[in-house]
Order: sequence, then structure tokens, then C-alpha cells
Amino acid sequence: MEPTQNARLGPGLRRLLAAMAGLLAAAVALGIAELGAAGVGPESSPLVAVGDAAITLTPESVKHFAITTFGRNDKIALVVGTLVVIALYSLAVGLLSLRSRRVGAAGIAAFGLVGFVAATTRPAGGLLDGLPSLIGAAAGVVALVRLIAPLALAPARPQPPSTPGPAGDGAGIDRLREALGAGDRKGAALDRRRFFLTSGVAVGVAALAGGGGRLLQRRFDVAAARDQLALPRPASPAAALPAGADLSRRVDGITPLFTTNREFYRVDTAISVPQVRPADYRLSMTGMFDFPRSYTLRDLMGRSDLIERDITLTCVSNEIGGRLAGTARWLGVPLGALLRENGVASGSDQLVCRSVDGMTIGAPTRSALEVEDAMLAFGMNGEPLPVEHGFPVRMLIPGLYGYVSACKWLADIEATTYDAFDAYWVQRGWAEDGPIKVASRIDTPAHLRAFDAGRRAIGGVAWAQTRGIDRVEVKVDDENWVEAELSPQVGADLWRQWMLPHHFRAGPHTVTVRATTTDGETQTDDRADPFPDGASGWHSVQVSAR
Ligand SMILES: Nc1nc2c(c(=O)[nH]1)N[C@H]1C(S)=C(S)[C@@H](COP(=O)(O)O)O[C@H]1N2
Ligand SMILES: [Mo]
Repeated sequence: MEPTQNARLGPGLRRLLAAMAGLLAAAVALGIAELGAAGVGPESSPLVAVGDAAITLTPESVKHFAITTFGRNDKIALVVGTLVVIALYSLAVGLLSLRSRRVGAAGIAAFGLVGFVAATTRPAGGLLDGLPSLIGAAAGVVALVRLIAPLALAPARPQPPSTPGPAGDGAGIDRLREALGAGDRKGAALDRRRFFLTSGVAVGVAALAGGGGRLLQRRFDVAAARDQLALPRPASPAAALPAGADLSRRVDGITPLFTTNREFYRVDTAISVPQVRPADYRLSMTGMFDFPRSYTLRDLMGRSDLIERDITLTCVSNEIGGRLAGTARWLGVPLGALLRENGVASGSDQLVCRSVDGMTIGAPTRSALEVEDAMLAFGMNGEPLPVEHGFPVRMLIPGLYGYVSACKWLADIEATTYDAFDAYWVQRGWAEDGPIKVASRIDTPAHLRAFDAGRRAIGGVAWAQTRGIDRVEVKVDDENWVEAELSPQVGADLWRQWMLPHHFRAGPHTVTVRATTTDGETQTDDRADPFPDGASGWHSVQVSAR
């Protein structure tokens, strides 16, 4: 058989280009889907939906690893990981489509189906959310077929007759040209050109649709509407702070008393942060209420019983000494009063809080009613809640970890029982009950830090919301525990900073801290992992003085 032009492309090159075709087809599919998501909503983007689904399906241990390893970049890491998987998959689909275009097309369609299922089965997802995946997959199939066509083995083309002359002459020259790699240049160049032209179009479509789609999705952003909101004044303002309350002004390296909104840790399952327009906001009360009402943001902000409180919020995922903790001045509606005015039934022991993105957080009804500063917050450090922290309304119950109290983007409070429903984290094995454990952390000197021998301040923070910190003690090596100086006790829900000057002799040292609550509980040195109900144990750091 005559060698065809494409066979002469070389099997290696042909396969490489086919793999590239797969990659480009996937890029077109994702780009067009982003454009579709600009119509339907950012959370319908298959990339976001698949990432969300991955979070939902990921075992807790891996999730914990992601939170502690990537910190605030956990979502970025997930999206990058998803893209890598997609890239590998589509390279394989490209290769397969050399054998059979139908199989290749099916590969892209399957890829779209995954997006479709992920987008439509999200807790807050509907059929419409599957649309971007479908049109993306359709565009991807078209792109793949077009890209593979120039690589297909063309039917044998008759060789142009050799120039008349002594027999064998032309063949000899052909062989020579072939040996020099020139023989196939013309035919291959034609197909390569077509492939690269089509590739160029694919790259352009993917980039324009993807970039444009992402830009257009910004029309769902509520940042501008948030900026225009003016916060009401509280009927009950936060307690005044005594002068010199913030030890971080005196000791370098101690965590500031208040965490700025930018610095505040963030833990949630939302890849695409829910965007709730203030004008569209509704909070509904459902389940075991005698006279359930629903509230607009204006209803909540216009109340006459607003409170402002300084509250430290902490995450159950903290390792000993973890940094998933922050303090802010929150403004909002007292939760107990709100529940009572809806006539919460005495048989309810759980409030299932639902966010607009379908997260469920189960909080104990009793704490919601009885913890003094429990609230529905819409203000954080003098601003409307940042979008990442739950705009426009979230719940806060001091003394409980965030996963059982601090529902962000709150849409619905259902009064029910623990028997009737397991909330999201409980379904994944975390404890139903999430009272925080007393904790203390060494901020300075940092672990493994080297510094000059001599006098140096040791310092950090300690917390035990609702009970308050009474005492913090520090131990260097095997010396005795020494009591540290504390920031003023402003309120039991606010962490306290602590500091202790120490004379470090040259050499390696171990510094350990422990805190005691106002009701007399000293932190245990029994070490426990965060799972299932919070870490315990003393934080210590190894440092060296020279
Ligand atoms: N809707 C929603 N609310 C949520 C979560 C979430 O994933 N989704 N995570 C909870 C957890 S585990 C914690 S620790 C706090 C963190 O609040 P922050 O991100 O404002 O610091 O929010 C809680 N509220
Ligand atoms: Mo958390």
C-alpha cells in the first residue's frame, strides 16, 4: 500500500496532535460552559459544580488535610486539581478519537454528563443548572470532530507519476527526498496547516468564551449592593474597651485583639461564594414554630433590639495551636428574642440552619435561646458582612464551634429535633454537639525560630467563649509553670491575649502554654485530634537561643 500523507506525518506526531485535540476540545467545552453560566449563574459552571461535588464526596480526612495544608487556598488547590484531572482525561480522549471519532465524542459527552449531574444535584441546584454543561459538551464534541478530521488517515492517494525518463530515476529521487524528510512535506504541511488553523480557532473560542463568561458572571456579584448598605445603630452597643486593651501594640507577634475582615479565617464548602442581593434576601422560619414568620433584610436591620458584641469564632478543624480563629465586632439581631417571637416549640432540640447554597448546620435550640450573645449578624467590624463571611446574614452562637452554629448566607431556620435530621457535618461523622474546648496558642516566638539569647517576650492568645479565660501559664523546658499577663477581661466571648517576658539562655528550648477558664477548668494535656469534636492538648513550640 502506498504511504498516505498522514501516515507520513509520523505516528508519534499524529498521536501528539490527537492528544492536543482532546485537550483543546475540553477547553472549548469548559469555555462555552462558562459563557452559559453567565446566563444561568456562577454555581452552574461545571468546573464549580464538579468541585462542589468533589468537596461533598471527599472523605473528612482528606478535607481536613486540604484545609490545614492549603489554608485559605484550599479552593484554588481543588480547582487546580480538577483541571489537572480534566487535562489528563481529555488527552486520553484525544488519543482514543484517532481510533474512533465516535468514542472520542462519547468521551467528551461523558465529561459533559459529569458536569450536568454535578450541577443539577447540588442541594440548591435545578435542571437549568445543567444547561451550561450540556452546551459546553456539545461545543466540545464539535471541536473534537473538527480537530481530529485533519489527522484522520486519508484514503491512499495515487502518487503523481514520475517524470518520464530512464526507469527508476523518479523513484530514486522520491526515495532520496523521503529520506531527507522532504517527500511528505507538501501533503503533511497541508493537513498540519488545517489542524493548526482549527486549533487556533479552538483556542480563541475557549479563551474568549471562558474569559468573557467569567467576566459576565460578575453581573451576579453583590459587592456593589453591599457597599451601598448602611448599617443601623445597635440598641445595645459593645462594651467599651479599656485603654491598652490590645497587647499586640506592646508585643510584636501577638495576634491583634480584633481580626480585620480581610484577615479573618474562612472555612466553608462554597467554591463559588453565594451572591445574595440584599433586596432579594428572605429569612424563613419553618418547622416547630407556633407562628413562623419570614423576614427581609430590612425587617432585620430595622429592629429596635439590635445588639453589637465582640465575639471570637473558632473552627473545630483546628489542630493544637491552630490559626482558624478570629475575633470581630458583630452587629445583629438577638437570636433568642427572634426565636421566641416565632413561638419556637419546646419539643425542638435542634435548629437546622440552611444556607442559600444548601449547607445545613445543626445548632442546639437551647443554646440559641439561652446563650446571651447568640445572634443573627449582618455587620462585622463596622461593615456589612463580607460576602465570603455570609452576606447578608449569618448566625453566631458563642461557645460553639462554627460547624454547629455559624451558618453563613442563612436562608432558613427549621426548628426540629436531632432525631429527625443529621446536618451536613454530622452526616460526615463530626459530633452532633460542638461546645468549644478551652484553647491557648503561642504566637511568639514562632516554632523553630532562632533568636539571640536574653530577655524576650513570649505571647499569644487563649479562648474559652461564654466562660472566659481566667489564667494562662507558661512553662519553659522543665521549669515551673509561670503565670502570664493577660489583656483585660472585656467579655467572656472574646479571647484574651497573654504575654510573659522570659530570659532565654543560649541553647534549644521548649515553650508550652496552658489556659484555665473562669469556672476553673485547666486545659488538659491529653492530646486529641480535631475529629470528631475538637482538638485538645497543650500547645508548645521548639525554639533556639544563640
Ligand atoms: N453556609 C455555610 N456556613 C458555614 C460553613 C459552610 O461551609 N457553609 N462552615 C462553617 C464552619 S465549619 C466554620 S468554622 C465557620 C467559619 O466562618 P468564617 O468562614 O466566617 O470564618 O462557618 C460555618 N458556617
Ligand atoms: Mo469549622
